[in-house]
Formats: sequence, C-alpha cells, structure tokens
Amino acid sequence: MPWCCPEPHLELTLKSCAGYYPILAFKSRALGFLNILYFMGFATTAIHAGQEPDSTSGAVSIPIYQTSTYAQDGLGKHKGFEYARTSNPTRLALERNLAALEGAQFGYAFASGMAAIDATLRLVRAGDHVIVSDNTYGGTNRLFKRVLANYGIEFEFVDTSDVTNVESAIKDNTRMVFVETPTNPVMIVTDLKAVSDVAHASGARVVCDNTFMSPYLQRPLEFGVDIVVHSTTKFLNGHSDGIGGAVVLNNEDDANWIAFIQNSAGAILSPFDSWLVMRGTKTLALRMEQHDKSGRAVAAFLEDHPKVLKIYYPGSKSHKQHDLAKRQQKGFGSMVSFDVGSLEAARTVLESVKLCTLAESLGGVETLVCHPATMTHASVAPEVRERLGITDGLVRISVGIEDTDDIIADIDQALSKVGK
Ligand code: P1T
Repeated sequence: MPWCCPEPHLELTLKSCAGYYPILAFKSRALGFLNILYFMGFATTAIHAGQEPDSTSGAVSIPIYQTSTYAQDGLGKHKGFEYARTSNPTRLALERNLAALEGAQFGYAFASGMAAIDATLRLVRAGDHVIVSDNTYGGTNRLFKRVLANYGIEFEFVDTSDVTNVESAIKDNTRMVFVETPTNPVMIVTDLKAVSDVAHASGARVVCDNTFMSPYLQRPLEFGVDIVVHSTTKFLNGHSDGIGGAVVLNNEDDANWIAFIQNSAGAILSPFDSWLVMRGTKTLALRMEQHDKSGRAVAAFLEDHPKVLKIYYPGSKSHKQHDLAKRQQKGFGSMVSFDVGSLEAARTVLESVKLCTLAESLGGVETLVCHPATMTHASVAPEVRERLGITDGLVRISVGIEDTDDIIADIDQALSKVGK
C-alpha cells in the first residue's frame, strides 16, 4: 500500500537541507508532514522515517543526545532546541518515526504508555463524558476510574464491540470514545470505522490504544480514528528493555495541545529510551511477521488441547469477530489468552513453564506468560473481571519469536502437569 505525502515537493526540501537536520527536524514538528515518507513500504518507512544521518558526524544511527539543555548563540538565537523537556533530537527522531508508521502527521513520545494515555485525556475537561471499552488494560481502567474521575470527567464503560452500545451511550457532553482493540486480555475486537462514524456524528474524538497490534498489523487512523496511543514498552520497543509511550494524530490543534501537555507536565521519554524504541522499530516488520506466525500456531495448538476450556484469539475461526479482525487487521498478532478452568490449574501452567517466563508485559522477543486476574488486571473490580471472562483460570501468553516448536513444546509440557 502506498504511503502518501500531502506535500510531495517537501520531500526535495528534506533531502537538500539534510545538512541542517536538527533545525529541519525541529521545523518538522510544526510542519508535521515532513515525517511521512513518500510512496514507501512499511519496512522502509520503519528504517528511514526520521532517521536522516546525523548532520555533524554522519552517524547512521541517530545519536543519543544526552543533554538537558542547548547552548544559544544569542538571545532568541538557537538551533531549534532550547531545553530537553521541550524537545530533544533523539526523541524527535523517534516521534517522526512513530508518526510515519501510523500514517500520521504528528507524534509525541512519553515516559510510559500510561503517561501517553494520561496526556491524551487532557484533551477533555471537567464536565465532559468519555465512553471507554469495558475491557482495557487494567492500568487504563485504574487511571480513568480512580484518578481522572476525581477531576470531573465522567467515564462510561461499554462493550464497544457492539457499535449500538456506543451509539446509545453518546450524550450531549460526550467528547471522546476510547477503544482498545483487540483488548487486553480477552481479545475483544471493536469495529474502528463504525465507532468512528458514530462518534464523529456527535463531534466526539476517537482514540485507539493500538498496543496489541502495533502499526504493522493495524493502522487505526485509516479507519477514521483521530488519535492512536501506544505503550511503546511492548512491540514497538520489542526487547523488554524500556518503558515508554506514544501519541500520534493528525489534527493540528489537538497535536499542539498534546505537545503543550508534554512540555508542561513533562512526562517525556528519555533520549536513551527513545533510541531503544527506534532500534526496535527498525525490525518491527520482521518481528511482527514472526510474532503473527507463532501466535497463530500457538492458538491452533491450544484450541485443540483437552485441558483448555476456551481460547481468546481473533485469528481463531471460533472467535466471534474473526471476520472483522480479518478485515481490520493485517494479521492476528501474538497475544493469546486461554482458560484452564481454575486458579490451581492456571498456577500449575504458569509455574511449570521452562522456556516461557512468568512476567507482566508483552510484545518482547521472549515469550511471556501471565495471570491477568492477579497481575495485569488486579486493579479491575472482581465482578467486572468475572463478567469480561478474566477468570482465575485465565492465562495470557505473549508469544515471542523463539522457534515456534520450542514454544509449543514448553506450553504442552506445562499443560500436561494440570490435574496431576
Ligand atoms: O506499561 P506502560 O508502558 O505504561 O503501558 C500501559 C499499557 C497501555 N495499553 C495497553 C494495551 C497495555 O497493555 C499497557 C501495559 N500492559 C501491561 C503491562 C501488560 O502486561 O498487559
């Protein structure tokens, strides 16, 4: 699929001004569209967007500009950078890269996925109403219900997989619809185009947490979504060695406000962590292909396994929204959840794995297993967990990129211990 550049002539400007990269890079934040490569594929964009060789040394890998401030030539005379909370060349290179990967004009990198979501919610105010997918990452639910609700924002949690629920929840003061798709951990899929149409008809913005898919497998802006948020901690970084988050979007007014919040509240991604995420995105296309391949294989193995009561994977034909996932996503990814019926059985699986690691988080090269009810979703009310299917017997796997057969053999031997 071609990647469009709204202002093709600026491609030339970018190349001819390469020697002035930091200044140009700074301007690109304001101009936005410079960060979109012209007619390039995803892997090429991932490797090159925002990655012009360093103007001073020619370094092919963007240097880690480990500085808090920048020397100025005179009052009001500087090279586009004044203070590193506001802007940093390494972070800016990543922001341009992430924006390009989602097909957006503007990108902002934050200290964590939660910081990115928190900054995005600063687009609404006290008295506003926000509709949220009833299954999200537990930390998102906690931030909305236990923190932001104290500041007069009204949150309403609905099953966004049925667009009529969104439609009937909309009120005069609805300003945002926040969806996660597929959801963490029970993999509910929301129709991004349908929800965007309904929300836009009443003037509300749509935000999508695209962490589980990464832009390689799903690009929500193409379906009308206004803002994409990520925990870059996951597939974008891909190596389980940094916490980070991102907000990408096209609306210039909203982008200016996100930049203002980023600078005012200061939850920025450090230069080193920005560099780590850029190192990760360069191999995103390759990694996601392998994640997707092994995710499908693990899901197929679990689906037929006698000790597994239920699996949650949009790639499975038994998944209620398999057809929607097929239309909206380029693949199904590597997040698979399955129910083994009891806490005892789940504990056996989680404590018997040898290659897989029992840990929170996901999206890294190594396979991780976790117990959502007591780990990632412990902050969600027990009755809500029960209703969503986050039972004591639910196990979640983030399938890594080790050899597929080795991953399956490990899960197989762990499942064989259940009931013994
Ligand atoms: O951990 P952090 O970088 O702040 O990202 C938060 C977050 C946001 N959105 C989704 C969909 C997530 O899954 C997460 C973090 N999730 C885990 C740590 C987890 O193990 O599920």
